[in-house]
Amino acid sequence: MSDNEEEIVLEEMSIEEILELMMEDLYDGYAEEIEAEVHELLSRDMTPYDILTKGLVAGMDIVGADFRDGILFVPEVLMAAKAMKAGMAILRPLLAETGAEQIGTMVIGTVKGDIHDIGKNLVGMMMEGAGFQVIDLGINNDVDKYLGAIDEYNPDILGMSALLTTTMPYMRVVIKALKDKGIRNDIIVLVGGAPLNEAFAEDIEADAYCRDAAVAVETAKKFMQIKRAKARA
Ligand code: B1M
Repeated sequence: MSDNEEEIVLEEMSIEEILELMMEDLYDGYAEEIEAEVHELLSRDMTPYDILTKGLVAGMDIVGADFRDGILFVPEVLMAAKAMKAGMAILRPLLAETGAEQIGTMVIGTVKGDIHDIGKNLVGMMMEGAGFQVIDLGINNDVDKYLGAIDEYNPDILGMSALLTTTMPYMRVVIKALKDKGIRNDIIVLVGGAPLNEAFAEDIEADAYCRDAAVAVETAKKFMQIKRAKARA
């Protein structure tokens, strides 16, 4: 809670001021304040997507830069992540509430050795909002977990997330296992995470790299159209 907390009356602030406060509170890891700000912005008819991107994601970018520069450390970043999740929990059902008809199934998980899940959760939320059924495997998934989920749910899409340069190569291991099992061409493989890029996705033979959650949704829809067209042909 900031020093001048008593003076803060959200109802009297402009949307821009609340967004700025949200970024500060995210930085400080104040989950309750984030929740109040999300509710206030929703009451001003700001869309859940805009609150997510202009408030929470923008705030997390600042946290990320200061973590990189050694200004913030793991415990503080964990607090920020917790606050971010508190805000996302309110937005999740609203993003999924678009009434979009189900257009496909996606299994998504963060790869082995990697515990970052905020971006992956965001992608899951946006995909649900766009009408996909999402099976979230959580973090630290090895090949067997991915293959088991593919067997169980027969998804159209496999999504993998990695935030570390040391864990991103594991995506290649999973794709190789799909090939070895003879099922690589039955599933659309989308990958994402801050250290990845298009060249890496191409190199590991994923179908596409998704820069962010919005791109993941667009890309997933595009591949589903192609899949349906092939099925009709
Ligand atoms: Co970590 N961490 N972290 N961390 N952390 C990074 C990734 C880092 C870049 C920070 C830095 O140095 N600047 C750095 C990696 C450096 C590198 O590999 N080159 C780093 C490090 C080093 C570490 C540790 C090793 C630190 C330590 O212990 N010394 C450790 C590793 C633990 C492990 O995984 N084994 C660690 C730990 C942590 C916390 C636990 C403290 C926490 C994670 C909490 C959590 O996720 N529950 C944390 C956080 C929060 C970060 C930063 C600050 C923020 C990540 C984030 O949530 N971003 C991050 C710095 C950064 O990325 N700028 C950092 C917000 C999120 C919305 O964006 O995840 O990129 P992002 O997701 C985007 C897109 O990438 C894309 O869409 C998302 C939404 O738009 N996307 C996908 C992601 N996954 C996708 C999957 C898809 C499609 C799109 O599938 C289809």
